[in-house]
Amino acid sequence: MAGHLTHWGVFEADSDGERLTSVRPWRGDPEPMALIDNVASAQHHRTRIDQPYVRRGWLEQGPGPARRGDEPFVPVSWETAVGLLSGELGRVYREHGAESVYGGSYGWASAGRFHHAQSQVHRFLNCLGGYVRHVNSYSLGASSVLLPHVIADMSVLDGHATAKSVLVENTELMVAFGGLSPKNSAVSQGGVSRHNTRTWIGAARARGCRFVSISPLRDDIPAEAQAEWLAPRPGSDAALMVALAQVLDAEGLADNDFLDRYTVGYARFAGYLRGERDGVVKGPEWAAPITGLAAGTIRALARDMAAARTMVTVSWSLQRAEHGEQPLWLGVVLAAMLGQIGLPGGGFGHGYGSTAHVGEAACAYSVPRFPQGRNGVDTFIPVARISDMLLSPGADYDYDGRTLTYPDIRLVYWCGGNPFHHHQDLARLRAAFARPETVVVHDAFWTATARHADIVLPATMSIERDDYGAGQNDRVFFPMPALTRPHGQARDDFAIFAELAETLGVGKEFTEGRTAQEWLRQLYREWQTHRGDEVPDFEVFWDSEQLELPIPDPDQVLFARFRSDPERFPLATPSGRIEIFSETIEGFGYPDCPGHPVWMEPEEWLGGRAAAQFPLQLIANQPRTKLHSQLDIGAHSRSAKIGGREPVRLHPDDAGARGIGDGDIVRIFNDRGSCLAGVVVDDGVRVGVAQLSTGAWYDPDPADPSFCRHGNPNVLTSDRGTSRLSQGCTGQLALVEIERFAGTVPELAVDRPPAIS
Ligand code: PGD
Repeated sequence: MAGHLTHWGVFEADSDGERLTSVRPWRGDPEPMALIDNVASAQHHRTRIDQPYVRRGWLEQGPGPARRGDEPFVPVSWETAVGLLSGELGRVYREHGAESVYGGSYGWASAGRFHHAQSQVHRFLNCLGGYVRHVNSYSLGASSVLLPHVIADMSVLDGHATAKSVLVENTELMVAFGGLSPKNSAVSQGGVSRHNTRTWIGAARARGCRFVSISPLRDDIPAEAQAEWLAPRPGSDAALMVALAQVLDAEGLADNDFLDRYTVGYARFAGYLRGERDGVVKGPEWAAPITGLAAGTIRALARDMAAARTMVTVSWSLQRAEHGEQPLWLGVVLAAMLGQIGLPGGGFGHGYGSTAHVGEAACAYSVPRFPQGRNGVDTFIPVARISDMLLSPGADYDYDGRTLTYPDIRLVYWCGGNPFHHHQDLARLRAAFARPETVVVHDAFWTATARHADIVLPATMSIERDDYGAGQNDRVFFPMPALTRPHGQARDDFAIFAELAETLGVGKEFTEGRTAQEWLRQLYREWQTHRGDEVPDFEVFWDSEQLELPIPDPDQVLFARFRSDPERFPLATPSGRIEIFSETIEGFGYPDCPGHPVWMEPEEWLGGRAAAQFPLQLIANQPRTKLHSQLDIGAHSRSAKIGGREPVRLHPDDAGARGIGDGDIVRIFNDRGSCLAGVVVDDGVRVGVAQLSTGAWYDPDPADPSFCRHGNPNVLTSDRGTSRLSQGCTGQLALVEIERFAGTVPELAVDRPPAIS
């Protein structure tokens, strides 16, 4: 028996050497997750990649642009695969240089620090001269760029957020824009040991904290919160926040001392609230028709916020939409107007409920990592601009005050991610994936991305290799000895890269002469030496269940030092203070992100013209029964499907108006694409909203790749950036229409391997 860490929790398992025979939650976890059931049921599923494969057309005609995703694959030996791939890498680096290789390779991969797929692929490509990389993430595209201009970067907001223990003791009112989702807060990149969402929210509530959840979905906050539910039109949170700010300003409830001492630019923003330029006062009466909330409700909430110790928190999902910078920036501004930033239980939070680690106090040390080396290429893209890059080499675009140029990519190398899950407008992504000369994918499963590759190499799952790991701000460091042998001929990414590197003449640079086990020991020992306190030797750690990490400040309060002395501990913004108006952003001259936050109509929302044709707002949020697209074929994920399709939730009024009932298979469509889904009628969804989570493996109809038979919402979402400032992912919202599916429901193809010739 041994424990095993995943992004969604720790489990203990018995194994017969080949498969897990029983799986139980780790005894230390007070709120274990059913997601752990996906692992054992997926391990030997027929969609596991059992050996290396090459797309037939690539094998026969060689590298070049091609319509990827339809052709059969040819099984090849490891020797052949390594020979073909090292030859192709050598050719591309020689003929086109490192700037023609996209190795951004975004994705969550698996828990485990050493076999972290992105670290592996980046180190390997760095040994060859480098690669075009990505910056930022699909999670936090707008936040990563905006917030350093305005208040602080994500490492501060994420890693040093006021601790949940402090909220439990001090917060009187928690206003959660985007809710405090129990499913999202169960997950954290790198792993979660002790889930605690229901516990801390229940304890805060029992002490008297009032929760207001502002979201189109009632279950975006746990029942323990006994929350008041406000459901403005999706995408209109910025208008609501502007109106809340206007009430604070007009009624003398803003903390002017705080604004004077700790912020810059309030006067410019106040002029906007007061309508000094356009004659429009942006108060509750102005916001009511935009948001669909009553003016009285907005006014009362603003007054309550000023009267209590209030935490304003904005979920990550809110910024994953067109103009996603605005509600985020307004969250900071509202908290600044309340004057409680830096006080226990008050102020601003970003992502309580979006991931497990926000609100966990920082550990004294992060755990060992595999060094990635130096990238010889400077060129990068904001991560969600992948299709634009592949489709438009040489084109210019704006990003954070700079004009950048897309490189001409010949080879795409993906390891540990699934862009045909995570990217928007999948038909467009498919056209983009037809452009490179070669696409290489390592994955454990025949995901849609693997099916769009030329060379597919089978990776091990984390249960099939030795590793160790801990999540960010998670206080438990776990040894993760292999629980079973690898499936089929699967190999660790490290082993694959080690052999490729050897063939390409950079073996010594990549491995430094160490095996994976030797790296684990070496990295641990280096970490042990640098820590300076008592840490067991590697052998003791490896045989133990877990190692608890020290937490220097369990009751951390975000920006407490800044509050105590802003001259001595200034923020890292240009002014050293919170920027309610940013000269820097204003100076960029972007019409879609001006110098202070505003309400701007998105193109696709229920209040706009496009809603006449597509009258439902799709919420393409994170799934409940899996993490992203991982292990979609696992038992827990499959248990929620309807007729094998991903569930879509609709309000009874919207279902009734369309003659749709519970369990019906429907077609969801707009002018970008369509997909099938199975209906769940639920009055916990706002009227006018259809909620279809991401994660169903993309299963394109061969005749029409914009039609997904399985229910991947990214055939419907738009591939536009949040704004010219941050160019983040906008996958959260899109307009759609829904009809009952009239024809014979087609069989799925993605739940079995592709054609093998
Ligand atoms: P995953 O399904 O986690 O999705 O996108 P991401 O690409 O991270 O993909 C990880 C892949 O890595 C899986 O296929 C898994 O099998 C593989 N893998 C796991 N371990 C290993 C390993 O050790 N080696 C190798 N080679 N492979 C491995 C997630 C992304 O989706 C994110 S973070 C967000 S926040 C976005 N959210 C949305 C959204 O809200 N709405 C929409 N419409 N779209 C989104 N997309 C984004």
